[in-house]
Amino acid sequence: MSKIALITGATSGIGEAAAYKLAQEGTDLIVAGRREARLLQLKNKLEERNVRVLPLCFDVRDETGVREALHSLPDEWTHIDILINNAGLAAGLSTLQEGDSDDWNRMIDTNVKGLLYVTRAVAPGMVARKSGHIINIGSIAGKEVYPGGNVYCATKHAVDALTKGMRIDLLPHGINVTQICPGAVETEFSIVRFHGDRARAARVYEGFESLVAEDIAECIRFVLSRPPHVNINDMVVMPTAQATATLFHKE
Ligand code: NDP
Ligand code: 8X3
Repeated sequence: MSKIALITGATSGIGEAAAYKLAQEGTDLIVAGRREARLLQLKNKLEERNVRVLPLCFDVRDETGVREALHSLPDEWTHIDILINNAGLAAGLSTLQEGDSDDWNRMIDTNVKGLLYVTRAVAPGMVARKSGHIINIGSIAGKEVYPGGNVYCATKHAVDALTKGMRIDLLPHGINVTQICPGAVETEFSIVRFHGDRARAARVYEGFESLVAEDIAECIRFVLSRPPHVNINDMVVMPTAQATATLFHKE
C-alpha cells in the first residue's frame, strides 16, 4: 500500500517541490495551504504522476480550522505516514526597536503555533499505529541570529527546540523526527518577507548561486529513504557560496 504524506505550505517553494518529489516516489499526498486555486492546480499536475492527491485548504494559524480539516479526513486518508511541517514565513527585516508587531504575530502564529496545531492533530494517529515520520523545516535562522532577523530567528530556534522535544516525546512510539535547516533558497520567501517588493527580494539572491526548492526536496527524499532503524536528526543545507547566515561569497 502506498504511503500517505501531508505537506503543509505545498502551494509554493519547498513544499511544492517536495510534493513533486514524493509523487515520483509513489507517495499519496495531502497538499495543504491557503491558496485553493494553486492547490487544485497542483492536484491536477500530481495526479498525472499516478498518485492520489487530496487538497486541503486551511490556515495553520487557525487552531479550530486545522483540527476540523485534519479530524474530518475521508477514511482512506486518515493514516498519515509522513508529516512535513513546512508552512512558514518571515515578515520584515528590521531591528526589534523598530519592529512591527503585526509581522511578529504572523511569524509566531505561523511558524511556531501553526506547526504545533498541525502536529497535535496528526501525531496521535502515528502513535496509535506506532509508526510515522515528522520532518520539520527549520532554517539556518534556527541555528544563528542575524541583524534584523530577531523574531524570525526566534521562531526557527523554537522549531529547533520543538523538533528535539517531539523526538523525545515520540521516542517510545517508534516515530522518526527530523529537522532540515536550509540556508538561502530562492522561492517566494523573500517576496513575502519584503511584503511583495519583488525587486528587493530578487537582490537577496544576486551574485551567487542560491539553493533551489528542488535541492531541499531531494534532502527530504533522502531522509525518508533511510532504513527503518536510521533517523537523520538534523540536516543543515547551505549554498556552496554561503558560509553562515550572513556571510556570502558574491561575484
Ligand atoms: P514560500 O513563500 O515559497 O512558501 C511558503 C509556503 O507556506 C506557501 O505554500 C504558503 O502557502 C505556506 N504558508 C504560509 N503561511 C501559511 C499559513 N498561515 N497557513 C498555511 N500555509 C501557509 O517559501 P519557502 O518555500 O521558502 O518556505 C517554506 C519553509 O522553508 C518555511 O518554513 C521557511 O521558513 C523555510 N525556509 C526557507 C528558506 C528560504 O531561503 N527560502 C530557508 C530556510 C527555511 P499559502 O500562502 O498558500 O498559505
Ligand atoms: C530563511 C533563510 O537566512 O533568510 O530561513 O533566515 S534566512
